[in-house]
Amino acid sequence: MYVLLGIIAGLLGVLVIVTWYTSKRLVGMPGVSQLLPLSPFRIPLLADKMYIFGVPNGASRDLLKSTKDGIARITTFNSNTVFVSNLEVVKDIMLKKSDNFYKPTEFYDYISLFGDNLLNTNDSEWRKHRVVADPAFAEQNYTYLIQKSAEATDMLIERLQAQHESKGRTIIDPFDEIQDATLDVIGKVAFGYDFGIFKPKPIPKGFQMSFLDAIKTTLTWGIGVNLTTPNFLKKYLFPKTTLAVAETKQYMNQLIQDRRNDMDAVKYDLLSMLVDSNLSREGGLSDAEIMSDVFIFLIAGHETSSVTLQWLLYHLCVHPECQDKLYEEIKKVCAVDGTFTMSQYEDLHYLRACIQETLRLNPPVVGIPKKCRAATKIGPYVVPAGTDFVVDVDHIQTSEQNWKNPTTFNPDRFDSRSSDYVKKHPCSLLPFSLGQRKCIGFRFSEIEMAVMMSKFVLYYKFSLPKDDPLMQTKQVLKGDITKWQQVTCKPYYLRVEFTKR
Ligand code: HEM
Ligand SMILES: *[C@@H]1O[C@H](CO)[C@@H](O)[C@H](O)[C@H]1NC(C)=O
Ligand SMILES: *[C@@H]1O[C@H](CO)[C@@H](O)[C@H](O)[C@H]1NC(C)=O
Ligand SMILES: *[C@@H]1O[C@H](CO)[C@@H](O)[C@H](O)[C@H]1NC(C)=O
Ligand SMILES: CC(=O)N[C@H]1CO[C@H](CO)[C@@H](O)[C@@H]1O
Repeated sequence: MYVLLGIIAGLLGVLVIVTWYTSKRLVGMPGVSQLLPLSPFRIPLLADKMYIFGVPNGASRDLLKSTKDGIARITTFNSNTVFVSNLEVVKDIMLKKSDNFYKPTEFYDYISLFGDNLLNTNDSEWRKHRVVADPAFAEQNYTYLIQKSAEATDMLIERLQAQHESKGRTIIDPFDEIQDATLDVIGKVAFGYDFGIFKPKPIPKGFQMSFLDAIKTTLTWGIGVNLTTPNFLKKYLFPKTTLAVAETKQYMNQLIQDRRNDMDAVKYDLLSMLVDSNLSREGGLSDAEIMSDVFIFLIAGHETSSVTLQWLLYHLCVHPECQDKLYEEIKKVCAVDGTFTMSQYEDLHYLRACIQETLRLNPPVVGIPKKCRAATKIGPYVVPAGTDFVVDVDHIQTSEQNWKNPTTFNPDRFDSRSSDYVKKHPCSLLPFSLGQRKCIGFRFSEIEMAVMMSKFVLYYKFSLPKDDPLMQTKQVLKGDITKWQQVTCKPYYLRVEFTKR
């Protein structure tokens, strides 16, 4: 018994000493320490500040608030993570001294089930992917994107109408519903593929699941299973997930082969760019790399937009006056069915402002990891090579120092015609990151979200259902809803009632 206690005390002693020693590598930098590097949940002292899924609890925000210059460290046993919200320092990391910083790609390896891709590589590997994918977004046929986004929204509205007829009301969990629409759009626009989301398709020969079912199961369960279960056990413990992952791979393979055999089918979409690079150029992508890119674009290209739209719906429920203003603008600018052309898009000042304001208050990606290659001066400190950084997007965008009334939803601050409009520091809004590694799909998603929202607002009024006790608590009605950190940061529980205008 005493021996055991002695061993535990000894271990704790070692933890404390190593942690203390580690913290001294960042000379003079304010911060806190915890003894364990990685914990799934909060454990006082051992994993008090930083733990998986811990972002919305605001440990880094509180820490940064308590320091003057927006730089603070959290030391975890043998490594330091520097949280940054100081705009000049952010500029150094993302833009001015960006050569000294790279993306710690292991951070994204866990969602990269099928190998290296645009999101989880760096340096020359990354460039190879980016050079191939860039033209698909530069030459993006926005007319086509608008058309497909509008079609998806129409089909969703049709589904909601059917629901209305059977239940008399339309109360939705926007997480599921909107995700269907954004997945439909990314499938059709980036890959020329129809998942059959709104009009189910038969399962093709040689498959047991639909592509949609396979990809959804892979996204919800495949990543977790792959993280926790040794390869040889997966098939026994999680047969459905294992099948889903295998069939997702098979479907993606087929998608690539079909396109390879018929390159004239769709000229400018992402899939053509990827496949074409293999057919026509030195240094193109291999089949395995194309497949991994297809998967990562499917993930990165739909959940983020759908989460942003969820947040926007929520804010509009809390602020009916913004809803009315939006309705007036859309009625004035758009066609009677709520669609618009690219030039009308520019005239939708308030709609675009609402989207920016949502991305400010509720960035789906709350922090951007970076690592420094060489000792670098950052603010008043010199940090050694290998130090981890987190650019704290969430705090930067909701900090008193950067924004007036930061927690208020006020789209006017982005509307250049409004008196509340303010000119901003280029680093004070970075939901899509900045610099070389900025999101490749930022324009894609901004336009897609605008189309979907314009149609919703034209047809419906949104409110928080009166008979849902979770939606009628004081803080939810005031705009303060519980956040839930998974791959992205979303509302923990949200129901929205759609009432026809
Ligand atoms: C509201 C919507 C979106 C948000 C908030 C968002 C956010 C981000 C952020 C913060 C990054 C940088 C991650 C990092 O460096 O650690 C990123 C990268 C990326 N995003 Fe998005 N994204 C959105 C929509 C999209 C869409 C629609 C697509 C595809 C069509 C997409 C594809 C990608 C890809 C491929 C990367 C990696 C780019 C690279 O490293 O070169 N994203 N996104
Ligand atoms: C990313 O770049 C760094 C520095 O060049 C390198 O040490 C690291 O291995 C790279 N990671 C990957 C996954 O390529
Ligand atoms: C863009 O898409 C529209 C709608 O499908 C099509 O009519 C047009 O030809 C496309 N333009 C280009 C340049 O691909
Ligand atoms: C095309 O893909 C094949 C199979 O993965 C690969 O061996 C080949 O090197 C690729 N070609 C180019 C130009 O990347
Ligand atoms: C689809 C799949 O199984 N992906 C990966 C899961 O994780 C292991 C490593 O633990 C990889 O080897 C697999 O490729």
